[in-house]
Amino acid sequence: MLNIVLFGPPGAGKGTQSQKLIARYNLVHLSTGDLLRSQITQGTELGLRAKKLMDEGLLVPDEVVIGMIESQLANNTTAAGFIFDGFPRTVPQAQSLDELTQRYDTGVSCMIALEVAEEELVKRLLERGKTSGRPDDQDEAKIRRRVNVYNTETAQVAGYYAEQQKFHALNGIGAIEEIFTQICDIIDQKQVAPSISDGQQAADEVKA
Ligand code: B4P
Repeated sequence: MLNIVLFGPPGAGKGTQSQKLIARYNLVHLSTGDLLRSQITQGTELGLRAKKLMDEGLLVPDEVVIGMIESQLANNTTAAGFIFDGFPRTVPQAQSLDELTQRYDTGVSCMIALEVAEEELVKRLLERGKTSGRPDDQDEAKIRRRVNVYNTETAQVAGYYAEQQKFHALNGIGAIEEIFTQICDIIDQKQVAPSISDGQQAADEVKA
């Protein structure tokens, strides 16, 4: 099973590259940002809580996003693998992802980090903000706060995967297609871990 963590600051290209990767590798795309925005659109209590934090460029509490990922994994037990986009954003989230995937006898195959300088991030997100309708993309001060939150709370997640020899960094500035090719080169070199369905089959065989 192929489980890729796509990592980087806001605007690094995670969402953009995820769309291309799910098509190439037939993976399920799990974007915590998209899942939270869907809760906001549906007007759920979770969405209302998340909206206040997201609009200010702050992180949503760990237990909220971990709960969302837990149910998405449970709903996709036959998947060939997952792209985790924007998750994990804290070390406790990374630890939970290991625990959750272990339940299905699988784990994170690798983390790929897209590195982009702050001025380019601000430029990209302000540009996206002209059409995205996202309040967190329309105000330079909020964008810089998101980058600051990334530097202070999220960047350390890279060390968590580096300790497991799963961390790969790429320059996220350049043509989208060229960056995609470099990501695919890393993925293609990875050894494939057992799938959720393999794990369940093995568990069923033990029970039988
Ligand atoms: P996300 O939805 O994850 O938003 P993001 O990081 O801003 O998007 P992304 O990085 O995917 O955008 P992309 O580069 O593709 O998070 C939003 C908020 O949700 C967070 O601030 C937080 O509040 C909350 N949240 C989400 N997950 C959470 C978690 N796990 N824990 C706690 N809170 C969480 O695109 C940016 C733009 O750049 C696009 O317009 C694209 O066209 C452009 N672009 C991409 N690649 C380019 C390239 N190579 N060259 C030029 N432009 C490029």
